[in-house]
Amino acid sequence: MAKKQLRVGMIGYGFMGRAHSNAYKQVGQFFPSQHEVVLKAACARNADQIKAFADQWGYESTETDWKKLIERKDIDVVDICTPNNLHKEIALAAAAAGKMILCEKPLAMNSAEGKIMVDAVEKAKVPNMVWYNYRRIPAVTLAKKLIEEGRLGKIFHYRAKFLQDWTIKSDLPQGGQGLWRLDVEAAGSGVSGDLLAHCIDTALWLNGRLDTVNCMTETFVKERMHNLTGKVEKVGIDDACIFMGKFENGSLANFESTRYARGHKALYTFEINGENMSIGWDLHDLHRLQIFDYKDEGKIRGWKSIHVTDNSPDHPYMANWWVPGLAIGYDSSFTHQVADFIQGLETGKPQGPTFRDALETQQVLDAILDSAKSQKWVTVAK
Ligand code: 4PW
Repeated sequence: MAKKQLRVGMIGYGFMGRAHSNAYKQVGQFFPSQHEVVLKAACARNADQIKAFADQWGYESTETDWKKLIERKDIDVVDICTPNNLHKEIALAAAAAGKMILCEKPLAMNSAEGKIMVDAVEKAKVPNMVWYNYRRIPAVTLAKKLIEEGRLGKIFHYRAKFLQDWTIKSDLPQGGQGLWRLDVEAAGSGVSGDLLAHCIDTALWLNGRLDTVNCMTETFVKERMHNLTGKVEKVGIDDACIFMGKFENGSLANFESTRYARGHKALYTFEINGENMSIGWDLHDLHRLQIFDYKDEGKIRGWKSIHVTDNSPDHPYMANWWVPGLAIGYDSSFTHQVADFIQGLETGKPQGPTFRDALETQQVLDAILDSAKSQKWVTVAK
């Protein structure tokens, strides 16, 4: 039977453009479905650069105006890989044109924008998803399974951190290609929206909603040269963000993200402590899920490390890859996301995080930034 084409139009072509393109190319080989992903068009303002990107990744055509890409009849899904300040406008136009939408995280600049985006995709009834990829690392998905099976019992603590060190250099400029993450006008926030958003998405998925938060942020380098204006300008993003809080299930939250942790490039870790079991995960050792099971017999009770690479349904996604024991990587989490998106289309059961799910993360982000400003506890809006 001929496969149904899923014709992708990608807007933006940076680091995430490459990660998504790689996933589109891999998905049909490892997760066969009734759909065939076609790399139809890539779009960015610079004609030469987008042509080079399209040639490298195998996109059939290019556009330099995202509005033109959205108007095209031969595009089914719009993939938004732009800086955060463009997500809303593009998503609204794509929804109005009846396109499916895959949007980079965080969903929006703030939850007011996010709410408008949720309303637009729900009104247009277009399938939608946000690229919070870490949910789909097999060890993290296994953690979700263990929690759903009730193995942890009552959960007391959830702690997570995401640490980097690439902005310590005070003469690093802000703004423009590659450095828009440092420019508050383009990014909306700093490490909170860029890094902690991942931790929050995973936490809400694994442990339910957050109720109240108390946060502290710091901007260590106060001024940087702005690439777009050529002037030294105030830095508006948070360089570090630490918060505590309480989940609706009564467990306590302890979160940290920074780009000033010398020696750490992308250390995302979480640990969850339940009455019967604790589990822990570390992006640097992404296949391993650490487990302490209090139900184990006393003399052999202790932390154990599960290498989540068994080619069986017990280990999520792994049956589609190599033979048992062989590893996959960071990039595969994006492939899993496309596979799940397609599965959602075929089963009629949309897979998260949808725009609505991602709005919950955005509400937590708003609450922590409000708390950092007011120096008070803040209740997360629902
Ligand atoms: O989304 C995040 C990025 O902006 C990523 O998951 C890691 O941190 C890698 O780059 C940044």
